[in-house]
Amino acid sequence: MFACRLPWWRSSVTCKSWQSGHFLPWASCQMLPIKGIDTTVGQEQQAGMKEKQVLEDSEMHLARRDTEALFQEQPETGNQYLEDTLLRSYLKTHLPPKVLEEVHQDLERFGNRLLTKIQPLSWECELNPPVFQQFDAWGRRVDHIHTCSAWRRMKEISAEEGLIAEAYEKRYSNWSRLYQAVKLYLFSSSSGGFSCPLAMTDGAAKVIESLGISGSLKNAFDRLTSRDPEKFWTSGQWMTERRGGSDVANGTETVARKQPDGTYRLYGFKWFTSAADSDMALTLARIADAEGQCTEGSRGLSLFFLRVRDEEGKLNNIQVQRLKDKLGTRQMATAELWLQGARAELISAEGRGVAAISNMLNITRIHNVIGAVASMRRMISLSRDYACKRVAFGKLLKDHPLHVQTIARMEVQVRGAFLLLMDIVRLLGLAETNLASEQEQLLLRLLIPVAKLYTGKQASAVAVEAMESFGGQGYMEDTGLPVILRDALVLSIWEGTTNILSLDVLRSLAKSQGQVMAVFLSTVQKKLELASGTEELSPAVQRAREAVGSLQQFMAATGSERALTMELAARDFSYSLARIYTG
Ligand code: UCC
Repeated sequence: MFACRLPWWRSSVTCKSWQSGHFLPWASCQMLPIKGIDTTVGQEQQAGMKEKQVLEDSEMHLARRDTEALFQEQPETGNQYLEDTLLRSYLKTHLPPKVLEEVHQDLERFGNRLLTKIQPLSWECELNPPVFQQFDAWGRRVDHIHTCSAWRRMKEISAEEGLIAEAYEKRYSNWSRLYQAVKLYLFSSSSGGFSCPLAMTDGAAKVIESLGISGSLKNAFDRLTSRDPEKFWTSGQWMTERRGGSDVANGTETVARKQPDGTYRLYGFKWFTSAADSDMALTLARIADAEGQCTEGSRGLSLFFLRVRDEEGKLNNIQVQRLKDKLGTRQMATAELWLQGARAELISAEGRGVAAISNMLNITRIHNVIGAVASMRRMISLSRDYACKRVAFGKLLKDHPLHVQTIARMEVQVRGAFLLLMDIVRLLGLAETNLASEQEQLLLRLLIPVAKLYTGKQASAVAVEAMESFGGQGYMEDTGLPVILRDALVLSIWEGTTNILSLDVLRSLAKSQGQVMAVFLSTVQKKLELASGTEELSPAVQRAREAVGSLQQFMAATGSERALTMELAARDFSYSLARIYTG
């Protein structure tokens, strides 16, 4: 039985527990103490009169309760595209006018659809998390993951809206990727967790595109990027095994055995597979040689494509051990899977699995940034709306300077993160249409882990801060606000933790022999020169220049101790890059 949790936009929704009477509406639960009744005294008549008076008083009090504003007005958001002034001004400044015109129309329509149709589905997904059925009534193993109709509808909507297709059709050349990211950003907080399978679907399409779309991969690619809900597939990304998900090179035990027809059979245990109801997956395994031996480490890993079920819906020699009991993202089925000879296709060169899947990682990390910015934006929008409705100490919250300062500080965080995100998807769009210079490609490589690690932390900090701006109501499940916090907390964990990504920043420095830093610094210098032409920005320009100076000093000072010092400093160093670039 689900706890009865009602969000701000579905106060009329009922759920099982509510209907069965286990939970009473808040108003009915307010127990009014009836004071002044003394039943121990023998003066019954006097006591009776007293009791009558008290009851009359409390009835009057109850009657007044109907007319007085005893409840706070709930915070709401409107069309999230129209209300997002920064988003709109960004698009206006950057998109070519013709593209802007078409995109604007679509985003306005999408904003309305999100508000009226998709947001309510999102709450249905929260109330009806997936259920795992291991056996049927007759003891046969079925391993069925039941998802709710709202979740399945999200899949159809994702196809209809071209949430993956848009990036691959390239209707607007290098601006297609940015346009897709904007739609995903608007969708994220109303997606009921469906942005997770979309992240992996996008990543899988990217890997297939970069490896070359041929054979059975052509069918997969067409489906992953389809606008037809009947055809559309989602993909999983199965990287984490029982030894963990960060040290993939040493943690992957799954073995691939070659079959006479050239396909492979996979044997292993995938410990954490998100969106386990997906149609296909990309996964890593070690190819066994004729003697059954495998190469250890990263060089032994290859990348495989597999279908989760066959045409009849039968699992591909996969057993579901159980669903994960997670703190958040409960809308989405995350499972432990045994691969017991799952039929798969090798899609990377042998031993190049990590390099091949890194394309997927980079895309899912960008989706993570999208999710982080979107959840901050949602929390702050609600917080702002509430500040215009809630009266305390005789005036609206918006008229209390300290409260406004708190919201303004969060607003600065989300604006910075949003601009960082936009710059990354702008660069990605250039790279995908062969319009990016070598410098822009290097900058993109560096900024993805920087943005993922930084915005993941920002999102949870902002969610906690924004929660406080609703007072005790922010802590109440039936407001829907705790869901946003729970879901935000995973953003710094999955797709590489903060430390793993800080080390990835160092990897990008090492691989380019420092070139990424040179590009980063020259890009920042150019931006600062542009900004220094504006009088009001001079204190900010000054501070950013000082920060760049400290960063350069630090890098020069590390000298012969470089490797160890850099590893110890990796997180702070990455934070500095994020703050400087965002600034
Ligand atoms: O699967 C998960 C849950 C799924 C849920 C997804 C939902 C997301 C939704 C968000 C929306 C709201 S969680 C899985 C979490 N695990 C990870 O993310 C992996 C974390 N670990 C790493 O990233 C490590 O750094 C590894 C695995 C990449 C390290 O592996 P290696 O083999 O030790 O690393 P190497 O040897 O340094 O790199 C091997 C090759 C190199 O290329 P070559 O050989 O040409 O020099 C690297 O340059 O891979 C290349 N490479 C990269 N290239 C490694 N990382 C990257 C990269 N990020 N970009 C480009």
